[in-house]
Amino acid sequence: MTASPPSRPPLDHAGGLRRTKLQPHELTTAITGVNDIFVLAHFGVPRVDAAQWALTIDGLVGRARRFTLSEIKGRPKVVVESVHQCCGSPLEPRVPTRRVSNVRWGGADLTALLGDLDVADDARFLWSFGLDGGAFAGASAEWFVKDLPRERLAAGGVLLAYELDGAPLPTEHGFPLRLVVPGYYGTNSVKWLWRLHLAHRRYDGLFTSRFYADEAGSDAVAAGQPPHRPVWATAPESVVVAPAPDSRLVHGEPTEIWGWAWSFRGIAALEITLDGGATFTRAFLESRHGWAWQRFSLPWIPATRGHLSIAARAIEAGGVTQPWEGARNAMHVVNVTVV
Ligand SMILES: Nc1nc2c(c(=O)[nH]1)N[C@H]1C(S)=C(S)[C@@H](COP(=O)(O)O)O[C@H]1N2
Ligand SMILES: [Mo]
Repeated sequence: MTASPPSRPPLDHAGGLRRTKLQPHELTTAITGVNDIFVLAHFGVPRVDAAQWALTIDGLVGRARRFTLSEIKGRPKVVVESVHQCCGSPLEPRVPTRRVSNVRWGGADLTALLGDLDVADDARFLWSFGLDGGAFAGASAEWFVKDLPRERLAAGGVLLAYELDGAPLPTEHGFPLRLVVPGYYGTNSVKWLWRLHLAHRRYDGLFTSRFYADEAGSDAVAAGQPPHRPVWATAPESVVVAPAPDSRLVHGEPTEIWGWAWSFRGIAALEITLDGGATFTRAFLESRHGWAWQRFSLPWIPATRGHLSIAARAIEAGGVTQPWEGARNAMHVVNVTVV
């Protein structure tokens, strides 16, 4: 069975939608409110009729299948709390945008569902298709398509999500069903999902090969690695929530520097510098639960008056950390004044 492509539903916000809601200093809650989550849609927001909708799973599976929404909802519901982060514009892959949230998704476990479908051993990649498509950045695509390696499925937590924070998925976040790939950048979590295809190779398309494909760098290429790397696992990153930019702090008065840190592998340590990187102090860091972000904090008594920059760097076990600049996960610097 091959998927007979559905007709494209009507698109609201044709031309695309990019809504950043909260700045880092506004990320004050551990779980981001549904209305505070950023919205990204390359083509617009399809208005999907759930009664007409179905998910096709095909390719290298023993039995290709179509699932209705109620069949997917009939499976055991899994709730996953996860960092949800946009990697930034595919046209400017090195510019940090800090569009990030931490949310609770509810849905069916995809690894378990595929376990019932007899997936072939040589199926190494999963392609996922959204119901949206059209023109983007001078090119065009029939559908928004992403792919991910089968190993990511084995690591668990990948959902066919129909709930966000206990309520049905809002239209702009993918109603009726989206993929959620915890630990990967948000771009991989395909909204308005209609097809999953198991394949032995990567998908060659606009959003897999041309965009969201980082240059690997000359050292990596010299070492025999491919010239482009898919934007999959989130790199170590952190945001300073408090103090807010341009705060006025009182000399000698105790305060706290705090924020969130995350990466695909999890953060092992977080360090703060107040002198442009000359010295770093280790902050207290909560241990990770599941795929959620981790809170860090450092009590601080400002001891000198004047302008000051606070910067945080998250470090993974193994030592991978954040660069000062020139990368989407560059360190977040907050300028304050001590009076
Ligand atoms: N079908 C479809 N899925 C998509 C996109 C899209 O344009 N179309 N944008 C991706 C990007 S770049 C991001 S960051 C996340 C944003 O998810 P959100 O809008 O629910 O926060 O959705 C991803 N999934
Ligand atoms: Mo994104």
